[in-house]
Amino acid sequence: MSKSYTIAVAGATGAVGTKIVELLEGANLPITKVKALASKRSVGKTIPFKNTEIIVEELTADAFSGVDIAIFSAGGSLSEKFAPEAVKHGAVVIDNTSHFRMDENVPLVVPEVNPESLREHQGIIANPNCSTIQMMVALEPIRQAFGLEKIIVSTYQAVSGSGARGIAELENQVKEYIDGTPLKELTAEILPAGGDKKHYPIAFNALPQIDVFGEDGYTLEEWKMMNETKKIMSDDSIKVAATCVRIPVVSGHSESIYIEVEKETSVKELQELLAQAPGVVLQDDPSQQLYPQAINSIDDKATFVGRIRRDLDNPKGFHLWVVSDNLLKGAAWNSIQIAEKMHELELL
Ligand code: NAP
Ligand code: 12T
Repeated sequence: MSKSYTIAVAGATGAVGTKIVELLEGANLPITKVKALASKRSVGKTIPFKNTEIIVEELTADAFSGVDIAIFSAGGSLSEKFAPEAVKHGAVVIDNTSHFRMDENVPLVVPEVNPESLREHQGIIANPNCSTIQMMVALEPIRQAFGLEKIIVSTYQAVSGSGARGIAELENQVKEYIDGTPLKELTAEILPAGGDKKHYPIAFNALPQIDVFGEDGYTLEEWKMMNETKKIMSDDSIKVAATCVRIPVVSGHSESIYIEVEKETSVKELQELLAQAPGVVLQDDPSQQLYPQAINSIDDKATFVGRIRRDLDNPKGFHLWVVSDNLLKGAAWNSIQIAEKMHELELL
């Protein structure tokens, strides 16, 4: 008899966790039971799943008893504390936070790019950062075919990446503005980064800070994109520079990406390659004003690519515009794909 799994979702009431539970309904996995775990505040709330209601339980070590797969999306410190407990109870952990991503014993996986690294897991698998994932889906086919020397990326990131409270903050600020509050006086308590000292309005603004500042003037979000790219592509020699910007969009991260390839190619060849690439939808026809847009990416699992142009000064330089739903391919869908791939490879 083939296995059927008990799956725990830690952070099931959050922006990402809600999507995980939704996607589990259609997942290509035999599922016996889904457990929804969150803070004490949410205990007793119900979440619809198939024809039943799941009752939310508190996230504790004992909650992982009998669990085969634990998908974490409750924040880094909770993953730090409870992921090892879940592993002790015999579960395989798929972690959506940044906590374990650069740990050398933890595979960092985008299933279209490096599924084989799942075989090296020791109980915990990390889901990459949302901005990194969609960039990998778009660039790995190009790297395979033409080599990649260099990536320069600027992001235009949605507020849903910062959680349910980030979405509420943008919506409240828009209401305040319509009711007459001047832009600089809008109530800001979360963005640009919950843990930082100052907060600025995101409504009608663009904030060049996502997560807190790290070394050399880069933010942690920028460091994540630079380091995770090298790990996922298993190539430390790729040059990567990132600038991460929050804009007043609810869902759908957009990225302006400049690449330098090793072998000569053309816009047409890149379009043909990406039109066939797994997980990619090519939307590239300036004559029809066809290009990826954040609002069209919502609730879609694909990574959309368009605006492919050759750099006018460098024949091996190209520009692309890459968009995806940050809560789906950027988080929930990538973790479900990891679980499905592990089932397929008989690693569970
Ligand atoms: P969110 O909307 O704020 O949701 C947070 C979730 O964690 C809620 O279910 C919340 O439960 C739970 N939680 C918070 N404190 C808890 C505690 N002390 N004990 C137990 N549960 C607790 O945030 P989100 O956007 O879904 O993101 C959650 C985490 O996922 C982030 O911190 C980040 O690490 C990660 N993430 C990753 C990506 C990615 O790029 N792959 C993208 C976005 C987020 P209550 O409802 O009970 O408070
Ligand atoms: N700060 O999983 O605020 O590393 O958009 C994802 C999204 C961290 C992460 C965000 C963040 C992560 C955000």
